[in-house]
Amino acid sequence: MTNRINALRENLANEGYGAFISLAPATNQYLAGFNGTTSAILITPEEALFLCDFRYTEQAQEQVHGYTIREVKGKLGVRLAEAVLERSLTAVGFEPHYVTVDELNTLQATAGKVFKEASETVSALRSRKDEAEIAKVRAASELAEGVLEDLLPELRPGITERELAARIEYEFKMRGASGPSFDTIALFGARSSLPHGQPGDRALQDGDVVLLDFGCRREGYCSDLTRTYAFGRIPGEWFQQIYELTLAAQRQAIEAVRPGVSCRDVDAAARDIISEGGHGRHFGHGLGHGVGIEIHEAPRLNPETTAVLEAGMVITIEPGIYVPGQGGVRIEDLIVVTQEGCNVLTRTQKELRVLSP
Ligand SMILES: [Mn+2]
Repeated sequence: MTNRINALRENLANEGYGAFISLAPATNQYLAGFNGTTSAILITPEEALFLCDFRYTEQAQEQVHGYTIREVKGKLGVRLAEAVLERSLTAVGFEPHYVTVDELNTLQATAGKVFKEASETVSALRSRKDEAEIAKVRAASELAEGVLEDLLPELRPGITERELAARIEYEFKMRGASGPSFDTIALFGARSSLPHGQPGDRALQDGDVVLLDFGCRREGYCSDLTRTYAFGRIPGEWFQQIYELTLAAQRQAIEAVRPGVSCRDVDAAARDIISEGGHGRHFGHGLGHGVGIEIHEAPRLNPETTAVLEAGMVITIEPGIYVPGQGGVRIEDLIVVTQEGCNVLTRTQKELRVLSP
């Protein structure tokens, strides 16, 4: 963790911060290697302090290196603020997207108004993955792809969306994942037009669209994958059309991925194709997002972002077309931005596949 602490210190110094605090599990996993849910860190130019309560002390001693570990009692935010106060720190950076108003009030009540928003100090570091991190995302992705490959031939009419989602998540844990990286999306028939629909009691029928969006978390890193199938037979000409259009858009966007390209332009590469195909209004979400410790992290790929791709970023490319009342298609791969362009981590077939009942 020393490399990451030093990289953070360099950023803090360049941006005028005197120190950095975090109570966020994702940040503390990245900066301290701790995978528990409750901890606090304080990083100053000279010190790296890790605070936790009795429940986590033994775990911290195993996982956290390069920090002074201190077991504390009572309210963690207050103890953290006291550590800030004792050191007379000023311009103490915090990540506003992780700190609640309540936590900030607690911190300020003890240490005063010494805290200063540091929106991208850690997220920019996190967005560029090292080789070990990429290997973990790849392993999580391979695990999830293996589950998909094994479950698809077992699909029979009558299984419900919820049952299929449960099967997928059970297999994740049986194969070594800590769990799903988000609630599995399994949608059949017309329900596939709900981009983030919740699996329900709908039973699988011949001629259904099957949309599956899922991923697992393994060794602290997430994977993300979406495939859309036809079950038994192709539901209709409309489905074939939106499938081919989505696939063409997805491939065009992947072609555009390389360092230095703006995430907005990658989004546009896919969006233009879908719009030209007459379905612009049916693609209402962003093209993709970074994946790592969290399932959604920097950078975001959408029409409004100012982010620019850099080597080491791990992103999804996931255009979709959703026709209300009829059905939808989304195709999502995980991609690593390399010096030369990109590597697609996802291996699962993308060409339209009709599953046999
Ligand atoms: Mn995704």
